[in-house]
Amino acid sequence: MHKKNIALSFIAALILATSMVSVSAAVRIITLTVRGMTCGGCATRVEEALKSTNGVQEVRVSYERGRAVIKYDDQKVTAEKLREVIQSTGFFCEVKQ
Ligand SMILES: [Cu+2]
Repeated sequence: MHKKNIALSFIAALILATSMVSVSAAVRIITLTVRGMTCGGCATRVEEALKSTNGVQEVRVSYERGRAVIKYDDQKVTAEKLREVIQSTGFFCEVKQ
């Protein structure tokens, strides 16, 4: 009886730990280098394309700094996919990690 309780609480702790890991692994923030943007319009174009991508939660694009900061759910979208979305807007992007 006592052993069973220990086993049950161990399983419960394991499930809790596993779900906590998957929650913390789901949301990531990445900074991508974007080359070729010359004005705020370019930045908006990149931003809109990223925002309409499934899994993207927040986007900040700076044409002066030539970069995009993206908060995304890594269970729904990958860094490689984000790079492709930026490339599709006509700018050059590379993933550095
Ligand atoms: Cu522009």
